[in-house]
Amino acid sequence: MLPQIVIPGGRDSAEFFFSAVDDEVVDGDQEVQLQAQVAGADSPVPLAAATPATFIVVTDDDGPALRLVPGSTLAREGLSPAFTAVVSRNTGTGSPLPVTLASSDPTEATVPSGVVIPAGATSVTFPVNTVADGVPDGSQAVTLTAGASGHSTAATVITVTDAELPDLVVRDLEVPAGGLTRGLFTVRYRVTNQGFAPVSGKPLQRVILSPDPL
Ligand SMILES: [Ca+2]
Ligand SMILES: [Ca+2]
Ligand SMILES: [Ca+2]
Repeated sequence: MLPQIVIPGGRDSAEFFFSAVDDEVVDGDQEVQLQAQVAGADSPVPLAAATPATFIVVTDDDGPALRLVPGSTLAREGLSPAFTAVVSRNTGTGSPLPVTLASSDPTEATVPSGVVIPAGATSVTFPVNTVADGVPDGSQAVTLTAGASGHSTAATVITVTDAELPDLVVRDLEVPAGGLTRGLFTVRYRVTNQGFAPVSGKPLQRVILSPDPL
């Protein structure tokens, strides 16, 4: 809420917004004490005693859950580690928490079968390795998951790019908002290679006009 408001002339009260903060921590319902004091126009020093306290209870909407954040969402094949990921908890840190890890496609990316968030810590880091499969299989999406007893499971999707193929993507597409019938207009875009194999030759490019706004 605002630290200071003004009661307009001719009024004996003013309204203000009070926002509850979502801290994403399992901390139970919390009681907040509100008081108001009259402040000087040019000074923060109160001019009158504070009002009696009003208490507001902010209810907790957080359940025990894990969070999984990869160091990168894109990695090439055959790196050990390709990057690290962090799994964290929103619950108390009084005891260690064993966490089970899994990869939806171990032929593309692998993770340790489990890690432990130590007592006194909210998170732990683990390596993510990518697999050199030796075949031109393009970019592959892999879901990494983390689970622990009594906690909601966390998941994140990464892309393992092919070491045997380039990975071309279209970026920065620009089209005019309108055009003349039978007239010409200019379309600009950029094709970049986010893969790790070089592009050979000149790839065929097609531009399609669609009535679909998406
Ligand atoms: Ca909370
Ligand atoms: Ca491959
Ligand atoms: Ca692959």
